[in-house]
Amino acid sequence: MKLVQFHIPGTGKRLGLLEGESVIDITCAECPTALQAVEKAAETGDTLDDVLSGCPRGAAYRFEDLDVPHDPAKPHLLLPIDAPEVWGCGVTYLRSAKTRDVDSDQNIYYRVYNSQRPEVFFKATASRCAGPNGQIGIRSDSKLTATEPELALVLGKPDQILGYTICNDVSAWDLERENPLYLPQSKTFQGCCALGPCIATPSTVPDPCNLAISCRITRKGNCLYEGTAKSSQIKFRLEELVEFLTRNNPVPVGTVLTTGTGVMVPNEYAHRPGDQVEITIDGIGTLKNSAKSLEGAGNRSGRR
Ligand code: DO4
Ligand code: MG
Repeated sequence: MKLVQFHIPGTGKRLGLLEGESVIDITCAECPTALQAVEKAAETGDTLDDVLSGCPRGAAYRFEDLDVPHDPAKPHLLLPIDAPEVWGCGVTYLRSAKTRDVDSDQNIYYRVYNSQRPEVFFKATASRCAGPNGQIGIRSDSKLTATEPELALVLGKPDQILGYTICNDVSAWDLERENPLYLPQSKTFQGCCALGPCIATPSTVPDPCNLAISCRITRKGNCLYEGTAKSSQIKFRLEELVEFLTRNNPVPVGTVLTTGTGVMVPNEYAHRPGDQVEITIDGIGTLKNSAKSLEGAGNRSGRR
């Protein structure tokens, strides 16, 4: 099953099942939101499919009519889940380790790639995330903010993967390259994370370790960059990544864990305002976003 959240003017947030080209409204008192459906599954031990199958089926909408830029006066898709926390795993693909070491003139990434412990970092809260067709941010103090296309996991109880979604781990690479201690500023800011378009449950993604991930960036209508990776190239088992995240670190139900990027966008395709990004993962769908500049004191030297 594929779960979406969408906005209907005058009614607000709705919960829907994406079936083929249609979205069926399944909003009900038991499951008013995706987070509450996930919480119910975690509480009862049922699968998300079981929980969603129990919801009444209401009005149907065409997915293509919802997969549009946000206008409060028109129906549109929302974040697939208002995740209380989003965490990231890093350097889980060899390509990510190699490129980052070359670009930062350090060998810390290769050392992480070759160790037993993955990199795990705090990424975002729902308020910092962009949903389908929402805007990802370009930091005002970064000249090299780039897309990182990733498979992401929706967690129930610590050992439960209740679903899969697509994540753009938007990152200010120039900050983290200047000094690894600047990683939190590279990773966390307004619009630093895009999620969507749906949560695909395990029955829909029977082999999450064998998914094709592709990314396309267009600027002013011209394709600037296309890249691909496969989730089979992730060095760790997905359960191992979850285990490292949750070791001595209880995370709330509905937390999203993104699994690292295997597509390294070349530096020359760092984001400019208006760039359009499409990330597609087999069995999940296509997440579309545009980039915008964040306002602020860009490149001002720090005061002591
Ligand atoms: O430390 C750098 C971040 C790594 C990352 O986000 C990734 O590999 O996807
Ligand atoms: Mg990443």
